[in-house]
Amino acid sequence: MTEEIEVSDFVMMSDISEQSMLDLLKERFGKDKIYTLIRDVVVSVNPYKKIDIYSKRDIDRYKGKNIYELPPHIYTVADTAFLNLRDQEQDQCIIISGESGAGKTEASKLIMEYIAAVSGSSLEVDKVKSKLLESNPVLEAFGNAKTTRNDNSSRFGKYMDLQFDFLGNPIGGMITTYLLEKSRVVNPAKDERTFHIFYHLLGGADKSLLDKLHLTGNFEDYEYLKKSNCTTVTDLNDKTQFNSILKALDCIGFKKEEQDTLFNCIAAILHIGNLKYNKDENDDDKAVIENPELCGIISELLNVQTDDLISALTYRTVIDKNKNSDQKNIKVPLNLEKALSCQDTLAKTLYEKLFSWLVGCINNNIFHGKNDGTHKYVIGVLDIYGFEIFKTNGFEQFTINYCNEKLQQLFIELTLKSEQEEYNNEGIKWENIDYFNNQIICDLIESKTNSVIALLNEECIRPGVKSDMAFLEKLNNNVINHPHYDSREKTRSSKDIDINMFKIKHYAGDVIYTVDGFIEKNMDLLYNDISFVLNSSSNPSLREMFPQNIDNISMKIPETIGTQFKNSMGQLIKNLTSKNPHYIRCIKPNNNKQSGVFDDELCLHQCRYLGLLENVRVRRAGYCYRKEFSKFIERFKLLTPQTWPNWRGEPQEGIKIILKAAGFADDDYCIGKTKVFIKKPQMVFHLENMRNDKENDIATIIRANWYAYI
Ligand code: AD9
Ligand code: MG
Repeated sequence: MTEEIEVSDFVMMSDISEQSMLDLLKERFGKDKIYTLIRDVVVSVNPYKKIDIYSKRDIDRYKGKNIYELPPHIYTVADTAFLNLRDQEQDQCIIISGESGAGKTEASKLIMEYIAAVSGSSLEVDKVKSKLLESNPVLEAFGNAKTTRNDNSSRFGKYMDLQFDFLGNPIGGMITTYLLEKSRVVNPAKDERTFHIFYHLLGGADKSLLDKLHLTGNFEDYEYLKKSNCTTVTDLNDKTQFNSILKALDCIGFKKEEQDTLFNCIAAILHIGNLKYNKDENDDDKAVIENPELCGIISELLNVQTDDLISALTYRTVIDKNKNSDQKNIKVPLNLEKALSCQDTLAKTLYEKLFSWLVGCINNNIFHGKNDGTHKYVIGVLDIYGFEIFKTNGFEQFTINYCNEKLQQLFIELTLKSEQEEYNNEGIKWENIDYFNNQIICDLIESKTNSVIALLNEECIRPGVKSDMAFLEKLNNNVINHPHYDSREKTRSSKDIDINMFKIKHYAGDVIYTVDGFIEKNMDLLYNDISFVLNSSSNPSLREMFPQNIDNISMKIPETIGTQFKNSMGQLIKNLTSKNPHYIRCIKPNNNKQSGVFDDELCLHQCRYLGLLENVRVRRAGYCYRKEFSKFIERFKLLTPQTWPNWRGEPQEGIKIILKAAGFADDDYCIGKTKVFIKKPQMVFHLENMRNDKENDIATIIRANWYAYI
């Protein structure tokens, strides 16, 4: 065994190169050491097997230890965030990134479990913890699905604030979700499944519940499930999962009627998928439902009038204000194509609204308001869908990859750019380290003008017939020269880019997007008639999901999905920037979900695009600790009699006296214009330990004096 292999922090490697980084990662992976550090950033490689490092014993071992005392672990991140929150009284966030299947969701669960285990305990607090933990299986059942890249792939983005009181006890939480991939409900790709809950319900519900929902319990009986040619997932037992979901819903506090609403809607969607349409015998432009008896079942489940439902699925109400000024509503029949699209729109929208409503219910049960003054700090955990490239990539992949692009930008901003800028601003000798800044790709996607989203919106709000190809033409007219954009128009020879496609060279790899469906998905139109009928439901929860607001009836153009997503990304980044960040960078070792297989090329590619080597270089040359002069002196002035109880000289002088007394050599630290910087984390721990000892001594002296006095 070489000396190098013992290294568990990339910063400590003697040779800093891509190859040595990869070698170290591989060696450690081979020994089931899946976590490696870049100072406080944890790099995690998915083992695709159970490793015995997450027991109660392990949790106890990591509790309250500083990051270098024990082998790297995801618990060190969780522990550091928790201790920072409690001791430094500052909001924290943990940002987990990596491509699809790299282990982000598993990491987020481990973090929550760890924090639940090490934080305070009482009857009330334990109840809160259970609710927070049980929200995971429920959200996964409704928001995750099997894809070809990951059997339990998150199809929504999730940010969760864990709320704590002054003592560091969890008192609640708040979940924000981002753009659910709802097209999956009606159109799961080949060899993939739609959302888990459909299979859990069919495979797990008892006979009486299935009967009540008019379901057979057989996956193959449902069009939406059988079209992808995949209904089961190895190692996932739908029956067991369903029982866990029921328990979790009870634990979180879902009422019986609320649980009924969830399953009624899921069943209704399955039935909607089974509706059959044909052209009217007498009118080719009119669609009729061939099996209207199913509409009876659907309307029973959704508590709406059957006639209203049939009408909403086959007609469209338009306002006729042609001749005189008095408006009249007239019903126009839908042709077959429009009726089929209306059917899918109903299923997708119902699922999307149900998901948002579910998240709202969870939040109602876990959120702890600030009003009573006990809510103090939060730890935010971000687990978002990872970067993905499929055979065919559509609007969904575009938004997912855009989101990852933004997170990479945040990582660069916080760990590479601002770090180096600070050294330069503080006048510290520093040789700049180059890195790829993906700002240019973010601009291509989201700039106010001449970006993919702006041009897509332009096409969507243009009067007249809109088309995906016209959108592509706009791209070619406006961004063709962008270095990260490619299309058939640009490179006529590129055989892999068809005429209805464009390519974005993302930070994590090139993705070819097919424009089909971009316009429709960006506009996300719901036929007003459908919204009206669901709003007429006698089930108050459904009415809540489909409120009748002015926008529904007015001609006002609603915000596009692209714009909404861009705005929510902006808010997310703002939120994360306001907190003290911690990073987990997840790596996927192979594309076959196999344990023990480390694909060198694949891992190297991820190390590269994650910017890990640059991160190592900056951290190695940089300083792990920094504090403003006055804050530093205030904290450590008790270490020397010259600075205690007050230092009245130049702050730089006071700092030198303190650090000398603590045994620092001249090159262990650096004094900038406003801050002092310390190089090695070990020296910071040493300083903090000395301070602790001194504080204890002082407390002992004060106590002794007090006793002497009385
Ligand atoms: V996606 O972007 O949501 O498609 P994730 O979230 O990055 O993706 P996930 O956490 O779901 O990936 O991990 C994929 C699978 O890898 C899990 O279902 C586990 O089977 C496996 N995995 C991940 N991390 C671990 C681990 N620490 N130990 C054991 C793991 N198995
Ligand atoms: Mg996930």
